[in-house]
Amino acid sequence: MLRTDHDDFGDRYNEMWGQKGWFKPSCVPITIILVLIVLVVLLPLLDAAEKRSALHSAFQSALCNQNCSFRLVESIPENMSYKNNTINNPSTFDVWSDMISSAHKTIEIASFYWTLRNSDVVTTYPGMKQGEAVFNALLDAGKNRGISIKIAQSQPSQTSPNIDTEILAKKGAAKVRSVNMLKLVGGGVLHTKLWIIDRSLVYVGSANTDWRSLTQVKEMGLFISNCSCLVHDISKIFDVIYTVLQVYWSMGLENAEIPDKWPDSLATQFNAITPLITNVNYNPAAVYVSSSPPQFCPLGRTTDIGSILDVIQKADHFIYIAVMDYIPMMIYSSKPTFWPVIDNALRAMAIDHRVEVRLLISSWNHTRRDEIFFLKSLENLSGLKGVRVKVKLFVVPSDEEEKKIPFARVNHNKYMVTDNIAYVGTSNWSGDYFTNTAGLGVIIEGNSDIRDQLEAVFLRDWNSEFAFPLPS
Ligand SMILES: *[C@@H]1O[C@H](CO)[C@@H](O)[C@H](O)[C@H]1NC(C)=O
Ligand SMILES: *[C@@H]1O[C@H](CO)[C@@H](O)[C@H](O)[C@H]1NC(C)=O
Ligand SMILES: *[C@@H]1O[C@H](CO)[C@@H](O)[C@H](O)[C@H]1NC(C)=O
Ligand SMILES: *[C@@H]1O[C@H](CO)[C@@H](O)[C@H](O)[C@H]1NC(C)=O
Ligand SMILES: *[C@@H]1O[C@H](CO)[C@@H](O)[C@H](O)[C@H]1NC(C)=O
Ligand SMILES: *[C@@H]1O[C@H](CO)[C@@H](O)[C@H](O)[C@H]1NC(C)=O
Ligand SMILES: CC(=O)N[C@H]1CO[C@H](CO)[C@@H](O)[C@@H]1O
Repeated sequence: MLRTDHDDFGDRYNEMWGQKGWFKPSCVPITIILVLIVLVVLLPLLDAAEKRSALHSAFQSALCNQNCSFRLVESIPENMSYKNNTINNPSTFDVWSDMISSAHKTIEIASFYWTLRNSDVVTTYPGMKQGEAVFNALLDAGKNRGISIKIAQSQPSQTSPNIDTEILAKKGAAKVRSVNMLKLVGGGVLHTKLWIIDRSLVYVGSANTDWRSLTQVKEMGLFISNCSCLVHDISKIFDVIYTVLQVYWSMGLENAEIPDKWPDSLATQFNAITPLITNVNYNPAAVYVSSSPPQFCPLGRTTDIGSILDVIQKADHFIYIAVMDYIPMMIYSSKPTFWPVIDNALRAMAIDHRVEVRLLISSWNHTRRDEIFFLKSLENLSGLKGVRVKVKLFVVPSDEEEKKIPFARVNHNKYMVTDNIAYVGTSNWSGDYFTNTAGLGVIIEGNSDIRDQLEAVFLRDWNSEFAFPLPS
């Protein structure tokens, strides 16, 4: 009932998986259980590489054999030119523009806040044109091209009224729903950044629907295409946010609540234990999507904190983390509390398994002082014999004009790369983001070029003239 808007996707899905094919959905649990029994018996006998290829051959035919295309997408702030940059990823602006212009039927966006046009400020700043262009392209798609646009955004506030989406809604270009996380889970925001075109192209990453995210803030995301199984699954995350909440809103329930049980249609079979096995850029890979907060995770969905811990614990040699903020506390709760979930996992990997840990954290005028204490404490472990933990702070340089732009010129990316997994997410690493704030992460395990590329991006930044040691 909730999925009526997406019948045509449902049909495509059924063609692939349903009655017409040999592969009956009802067989899935039994197949998975059998495969798992075989794996549990076999796995201890194999080394890591063989494990992955065993997983691969076990699941490949059973799940989704496709040639998925993944690309890293970056925003590199204007006038920030590396002395040594051999990497040239497509820009967020180009990818969003192409996605909008290639839409035939639907554009669905889950977002935090909207300032694509500079309507909150009177001043003119450098780098505003791109945001305006994306806004105009959306307006045109919704008004003139007959594209159905649905937007889920965090509940607007006085300070960020989301004039962009008000205009899109008023002009009949988009249906907009605001998600009140405070009412639903007692705090937090919708921090998700997810674009889905025709249920076939996906952007997920750190970029907000903000002009700054295109030209003045450093961002990392993923563009996914030719990957209908995964995109179908990611779409469920949008449906959780949009469709189900829409039902509450349309019933006029002021005191909306999270359902005790999400509809079966939103459950997933792809998670940390049974990822989707497919080809990513022609290399076999295990892929899944995790989501937060846990209250937004229907049956089968791995939580964001679950996937982050799993990625950390699977590392054999190194863990490179690039996140804007790393604070092992609940910082937005009424009483700030210690939240050492990720911190403990990193310390254990560094000490017990001698895995090298590097953290590249952002530094700007709004960086919290307490963050540095935690980072120093973590780095101090490298005083132990054989333990390698290193932290650097990344500073986006600004000229005089750029310094005047509020909340810009910062490294906003949120990803992690280990010797065997790439993780691209939307959350800062403090407890709040995993307990009451909505976000998601994409996990790509296996010998994929995406992992290689993400490592190269990390090393470019780590070794760049913009990365500095912690202050002593
Ligand atoms: C994936 O690409 C390879 C190489 O081009 C091709 O042989 C194979 O048939 C493709 N697989 C699918 C499922 O399209
Ligand atoms: C430039 O970057 C490449 C790739 O990251 C690296 O191999 C090379 O050593 C770097 N050169 C200098 C001079 O730092
Ligand atoms: C997606 O697949 C189509 C047809 O199989 C191919 O023409 C296109 O180049 C692929 N796109 C990407 C980004 O790999
Ligand atoms: C750890 O902290 C102590 C006390 O501040 C300091 O003397 C020492 O150099 C630090 N070690 C490392 C590796 O950061
Ligand atoms: C940070 O704040 C200082 C002091 O208020 C100011 O001089 C500087 O220009 C600011 N830097 C940026 C990048 O905004
Ligand atoms: C996390 O990210 C948001 C933007 O996505 C930023 O405004 C905020 O200050 C960050 N830090 C913390 C600790 O929440
Ligand atoms: C000082 C400087 O180099 N400013 C440049 C910053 O980037 C914009 C957009 O690329 C240029 O127009 C400015 O000239």
